[in-house]
Amino acid sequence: MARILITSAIPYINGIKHLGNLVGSQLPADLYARYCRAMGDEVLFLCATDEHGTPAELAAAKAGEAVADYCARMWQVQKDLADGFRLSFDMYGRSSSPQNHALTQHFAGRLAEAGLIEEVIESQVYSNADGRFLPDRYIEGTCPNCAYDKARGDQCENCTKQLDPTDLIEPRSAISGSTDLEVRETRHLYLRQRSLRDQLADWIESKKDWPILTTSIAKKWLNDGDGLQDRGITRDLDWGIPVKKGPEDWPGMEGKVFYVWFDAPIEYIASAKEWSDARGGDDAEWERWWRTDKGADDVKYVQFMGKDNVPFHTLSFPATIIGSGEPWKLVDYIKSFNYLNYDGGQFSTSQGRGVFMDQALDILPADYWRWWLLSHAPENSDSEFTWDNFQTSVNKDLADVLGNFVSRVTKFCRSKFGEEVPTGGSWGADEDALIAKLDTGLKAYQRDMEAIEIRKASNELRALWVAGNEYLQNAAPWSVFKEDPEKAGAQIRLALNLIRVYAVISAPFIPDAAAKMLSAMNTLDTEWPNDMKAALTALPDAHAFSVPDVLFAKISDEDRETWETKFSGTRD
Ligand code: B3M
Ligand code: ZN
Repeated sequence: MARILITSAIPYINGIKHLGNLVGSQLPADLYARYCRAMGDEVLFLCATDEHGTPAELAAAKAGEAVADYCARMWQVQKDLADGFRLSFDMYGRSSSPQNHALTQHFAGRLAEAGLIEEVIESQVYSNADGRFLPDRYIEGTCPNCAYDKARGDQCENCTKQLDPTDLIEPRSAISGSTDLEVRETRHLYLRQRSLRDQLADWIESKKDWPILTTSIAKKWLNDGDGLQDRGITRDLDWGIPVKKGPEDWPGMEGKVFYVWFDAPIEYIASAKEWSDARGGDDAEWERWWRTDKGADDVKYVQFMGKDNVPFHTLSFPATIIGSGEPWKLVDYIKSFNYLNYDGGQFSTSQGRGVFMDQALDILPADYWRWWLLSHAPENSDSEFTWDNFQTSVNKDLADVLGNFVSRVTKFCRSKFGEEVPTGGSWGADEDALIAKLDTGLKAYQRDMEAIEIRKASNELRALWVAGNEYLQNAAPWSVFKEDPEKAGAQIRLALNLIRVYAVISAPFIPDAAAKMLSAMNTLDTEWPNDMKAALTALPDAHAFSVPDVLFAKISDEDRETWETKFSGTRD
């Protein structure tokens, strides 16, 4: 039994995420976690909210709430939405947890002992109008790399370059818009990433199987002239993890906190501790996932994230881990994503453009979204959500192909044989051909799922559904029944069994529909169909089943138009 540690990039606490965020990390991570569990692997699947930094402070101020209260409230909101989308995290933690405070301070202490922390008197932007230093996102200006005029102080979202606030051209305060800014001195800690460059380069070079998107971004920031800079890991903010060396105070750093991108990835580790603490377990329980000296050497660790997060996961976080000199688990595989666009433009949280997780669930159940998003995941290039495409995909794949198969088979059986699996009759060449086809198709599906090729996997799954439909169409038990009811019974017996098989193999994509199908087939048997022929005889003769309610309702043109109009503007 393999052991798989899976993390999704942890979403910022400031507000509800849109479908582009969802498909770029949490949803594909869930798909993979569900698949690995179905294959019998031992899985630990972790996520959390990313609660520090300026985005949290700014959002809390806007909501008129204390930042701690705001974060606690929004954690629950995001957790409920994650549940609504059936994201099967073992732990949905918080980067503000005591566990993360302790671990982050621990890492900083280790890095200092290893001589990898430098104290620097830094020039920082101070806003006279706001009466405070303006780190990160409190400053906006023009990107020195690509000239985008809304670049933030920590990163340009146009060209993904990591920035320091003082790099910006024509900077202004994001709080007041004031340009009355001056540069003042303040003391900060820098992680000397440059001295780890060779180790990081060797490590990245050894990852021959990583997706091109991941390695190309990693190598770009490693090799471009200014790629791997030493990084400031502290900020002049109130909200965050206080700068300490382990449990000890850090003289000169009073009143400062760690930079959000320093503590956020450490939360991947901390949430494992949150998980075992919540279960009343001891440290051995989470350490066997994270410490190679305590059992994690046979763990495969897979991370999921949008492309803008790749530099932090291929350089900064590994620098923290390697620099600590302790045997922490490094990531084995990084699956990264391009962007999902929305109807001719970009999804945008700040402008409220697109469909957000809460709105999506208000109009349709999770499976409809999961299927569309995953089967259109922006893997090799950006992809685009349009209502037209969504309607087509749901109506064809889910309603016409899968839903229709289930409904025809169960209703026909009920009318001719009653609500139990027909007995008698035997299979012939058509059934053998179908089994062979399903076998080959399933292997291709598994290959794609193992490789985390999500679009390809969804195509293979759809092809398996189509194969069942074609069989049914050709076998035509409704005609055969008139001449040879036993034979029709054997055909329907196969088809009922195939519903169970579809439920099992489709569950990673559409878990609720899969559960409905299993419950209609009146079975708890979720065994993976490694032997297709045997799997298609799993339901015993005369086994009772029921006809389920419509699995997937079609999206009408009217609905599509209503939603298209409703979501054409920006949210409140
Ligand atoms: N919160 C950015 C994002 O949600 C950031 C990810 C942190 S992963 C450690 O895109
Ligand atoms: Zn730029």
